[in-house]
Amino acid sequence: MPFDSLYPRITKTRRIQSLDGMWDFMFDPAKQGQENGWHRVALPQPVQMPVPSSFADLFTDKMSREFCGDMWYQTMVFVPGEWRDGNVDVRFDAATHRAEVYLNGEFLVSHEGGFTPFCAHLNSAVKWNDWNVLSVKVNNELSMQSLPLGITKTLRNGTPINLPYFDFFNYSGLQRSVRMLYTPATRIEDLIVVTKEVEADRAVLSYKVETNADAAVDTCVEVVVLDEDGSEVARVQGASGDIEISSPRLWNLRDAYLYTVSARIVDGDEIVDEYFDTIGIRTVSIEDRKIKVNGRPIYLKGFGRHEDSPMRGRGFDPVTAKRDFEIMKWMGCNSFRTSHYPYAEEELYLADREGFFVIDEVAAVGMLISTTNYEAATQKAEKVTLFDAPDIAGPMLKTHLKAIDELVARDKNHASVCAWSLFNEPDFSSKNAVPYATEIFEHTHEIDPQNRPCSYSNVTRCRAGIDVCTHLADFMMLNRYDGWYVSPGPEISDAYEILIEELHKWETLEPNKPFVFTEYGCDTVSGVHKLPSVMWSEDYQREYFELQHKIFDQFDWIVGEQPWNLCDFQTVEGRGRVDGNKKGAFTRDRQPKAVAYVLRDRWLSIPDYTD
Ligand code: BDP
Repeated sequence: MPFDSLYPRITKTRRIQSLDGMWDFMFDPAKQGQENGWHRVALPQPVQMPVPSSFADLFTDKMSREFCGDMWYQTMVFVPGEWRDGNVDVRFDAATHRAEVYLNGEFLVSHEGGFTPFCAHLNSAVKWNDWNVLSVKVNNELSMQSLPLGITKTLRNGTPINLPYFDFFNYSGLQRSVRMLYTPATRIEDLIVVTKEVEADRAVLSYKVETNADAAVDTCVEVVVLDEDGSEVARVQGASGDIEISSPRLWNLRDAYLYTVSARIVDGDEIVDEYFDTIGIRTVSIEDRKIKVNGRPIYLKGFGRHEDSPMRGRGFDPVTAKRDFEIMKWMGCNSFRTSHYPYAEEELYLADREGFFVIDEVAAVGMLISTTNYEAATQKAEKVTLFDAPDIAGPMLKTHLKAIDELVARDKNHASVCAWSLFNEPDFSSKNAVPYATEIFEHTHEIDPQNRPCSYSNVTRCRAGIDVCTHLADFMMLNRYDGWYVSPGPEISDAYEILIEELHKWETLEPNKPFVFTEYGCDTVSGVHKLPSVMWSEDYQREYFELQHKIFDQFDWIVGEQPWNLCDFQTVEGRGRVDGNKKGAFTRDRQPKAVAYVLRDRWLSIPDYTD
């Protein structure tokens, strides 16, 4: 559904009404909301719930925080009568992990996947120029068929809880904005722009405008390109074709230039519909064992991040997003990975503006049943390979492909989105993973209009020689914890040798691919100091990073480093987690640990482009 993925814009023909704010909310532990008519009448005992936000950290009792199951959000929506001639949709930027939407009791739409947008089309059920009851049933249960993966467990007292197969808190709810959109009856449903050719004095973009009108309207589409001053630099007719831009300003790492592409359906002098998006003119390629932007080799400096902040949980917060970009810029970063799910669209618009290279990750995390969650790993759970279990992998593939479809549909035009990450730490130790992974990779290349490089982050237990899917990746991403989970503390000199040995293996196994370290790090409690260092101290974190960098600098095909993590973040509880994961270079409230200065000194001395 292309329209759903278009970021909402107000234009000459389109209107937006924000539905963010306090909604009525109720948990539905017995799953009887529907029977009791909660989809059509006022919730019987609602509490107030801010949208967007995760619900988990707002309550003061534990079982609310841990709630697993159905929950209902409800609000009254006034739909203006003058919108009757067009389309009225409610767009949910995200509902984690799945939702059903009702208007005045009528079912409108359901959606699976907690990190991509979808719309409920109101027209069939709306009361025009009147108040309407908008009810949303959200469910946050994890399963072996959900992305991310996990299971639920029922406690002896009958209460279900989520057991994530991933190391971040299972924040959920309406975590991103909800907006009511008015669009004309004949409307633009998608806009796709690709940089086709770049030469010194000209660039060619190819574009496509999809509408809900029949082919006759084709000739009535026009596309105008504006530069940053708002001056028109090109104008073309037709629903698809090429646009030539003379003397183009390119989008570069940390030196972004954005054009506005405005598409219109016109009927004589009348603008029937108008939509615009911002784009950057740039190419991304892999050549000579380097990642190149605009044909020039780059070095990635940045982090694996999380959308995570106190109280809001994973609820999108522009203040936190802004602060994250400021601290990343202060550090000399030029990139990040959207570990481990698609981030809010506003994050990507910021990245476009700031010239960040984003590795955009789908929520395929937890595909390593053998470690299940952090706790099970320490209990040496029996090793099962997900891809050896056809009953799991088969249905999962469908969910995974759909999640990629929605990710690419949403993020395809972003200049900052330079690569796709299709899995985080999958168990690629079994040859049964190959058909699954092949389908995922081939499909992504096929649907991405820009055909960006694709990769996945390789996990320590699938080190060089064990992983059977490396041939699929356009560049390799390694997550390594040698010196933390492997050979930690006084054994760190072994860690050094283990990693060097492995890299020598990769050198021959994948002689043509550039490598990026997409995770490395160690848990560090801010304020703990010890000389000589011990694990969990800020001193150990510094030494650990200095050692890793000494390794990276020996291999010129290592073309980037993204430590884990920018900030401390909330996780499941566990013996190895001190109120969350403490691998941040910054605390959860975004203040630096000692290692932030080490990284900053290093990164300010490494150029973004290495030619
Ligand atoms: C990696 C995961 C990441 C974890 C990290 C850790 O990709 O989500 O948070 O380990 O253990 O395996 O800190």
